[in-house]
Amino acid sequence: MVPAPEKPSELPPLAGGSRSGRGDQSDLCRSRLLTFLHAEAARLGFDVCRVAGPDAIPEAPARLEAFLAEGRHGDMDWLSERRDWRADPQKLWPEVRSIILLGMNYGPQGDESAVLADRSAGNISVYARHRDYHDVIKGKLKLLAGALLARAKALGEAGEVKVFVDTAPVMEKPLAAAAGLGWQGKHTNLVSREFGSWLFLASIFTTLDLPRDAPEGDHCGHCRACLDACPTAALDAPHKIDARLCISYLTIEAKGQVPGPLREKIGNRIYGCDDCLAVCPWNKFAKAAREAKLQARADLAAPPLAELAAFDDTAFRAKFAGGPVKRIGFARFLRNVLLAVGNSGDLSLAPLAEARLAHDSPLVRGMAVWALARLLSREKFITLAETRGGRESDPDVRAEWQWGLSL
Ligand code: B12
Ligand code: SF4
Repeated sequence: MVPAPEKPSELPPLAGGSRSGRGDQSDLCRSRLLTFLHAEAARLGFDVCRVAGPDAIPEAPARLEAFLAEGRHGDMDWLSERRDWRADPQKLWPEVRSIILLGMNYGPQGDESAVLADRSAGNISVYARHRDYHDVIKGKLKLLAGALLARAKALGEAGEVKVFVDTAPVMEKPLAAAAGLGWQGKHTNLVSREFGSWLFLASIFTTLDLPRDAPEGDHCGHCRACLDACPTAALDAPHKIDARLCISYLTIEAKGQVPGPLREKIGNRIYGCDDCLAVCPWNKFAKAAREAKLQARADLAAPPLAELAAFDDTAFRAKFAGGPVKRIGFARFLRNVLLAVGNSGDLSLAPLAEARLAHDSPLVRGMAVWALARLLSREKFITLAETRGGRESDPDVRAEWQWGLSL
């Protein structure tokens, strides 16, 4: 069940008369519903709201299939499970007649990339410097869907809704492009003329029949700024990403160890990556987020690695309560922080890495060894390997010690 809207609609009352039977009345009803939808979406804080049909992405099944066949999804098995639902909204919900696509601007206020140059601080991607967008958007989606149904009922129409914000097998980007919120840039994300690369996407599936919007054309032209900016060459061709190389995947989704050759390229990015988004020339039209819950927290703009590397599980949970970072759990968080420590060149951080040689998780111990191999002098590392390395039983962590000794 969806909650009632926060306050009654401010739209003009309807003219009387029967709503059934006549095509022109039905069209009037649809256009009134759409006007209501736009006003209510704006009132709730959505920045863009448009409609696509459920048959709007006929090319998606083959493209998703190609992506999966090449193993580009890494160990995100959930992307391949229910792939038929994901690529075709009508398979996900056969009764769906309209898909409402919504965008919420999360544009940063300042230079989001400045912290990348400060190797003693961790870089948290823009989308994770505030409250978790799933939580912020989900409540508003439910309110909007509830208000839409109530308005439809007042117009004599019955309908059902399902709301999604990255919570179901739905391909939000191609659907949003089909509805005209923007187009899929060469980095694969949706780019908007009005908001650049900084839009969260969400959808409402409904059995109501709403007027559809036209798709937006592609405005990338010959630009390849995003392809060239990617530190790990994860964008190997326009519109093609290999998630296994993407820093966002490696720091957020990957449960295992970060492959050795990619570690240096990750720099101080401890959660996600924005490089391909940040360089997009369309960001010159971007605006700072207006939603208060999406304003960046000052303490997450450039958190010192010395602070993060010293956290225990409780401090980690307290610091990131209500935000996306908490989702990766403490062990993967420490893995990421130690990777950044290894790239910092800051010898004062070595004792913090050394303290993690006794951590329960091999992910953490392995990255601590790697960080120490990069920070300590060869002599000091050899001494440490003799005293601590010999006690290691995990084969992957032992391999990290061996690598360090081979330098
Ligand atoms: C899986 C996933 C990831 C994975 C894989 C990324 C990917 N591009 O698929 C990882 C973990 C790497 C990731 C990273 C990020 N993600 Co993500 N992610 C998703 C998720 C859950 C599914 C995406 C998906 O379906 N991928 C499968 C591939 C096959 O689909 P696709 O990317 O649309 O690929 C299309 C193109 O390749 C295209 N294509 C192929 N050939 C051609 C040719 C032409 C001419 C054209 C036009 C298109 C085209 O067809 C494919 C199918 O449409 C969505 C939420 C959702 N449910 O949709 C969020 C989502 C895409 N992520 C989002 C964000 C914000 C990010 C990050 C910026 C986070 C960060 N700062 O670290 C990065 C950006 C990295 C990047 N360049 O994509 C937002 C993007 C918002 C937007 N404006 O587009 C989404 C929509 C979440 C949300 N609800 O807001 N993500
Ligand atoms: S998010 Fe970073 S690593 Fe991933 S494709 Fe974009 S620039 Fe490359």
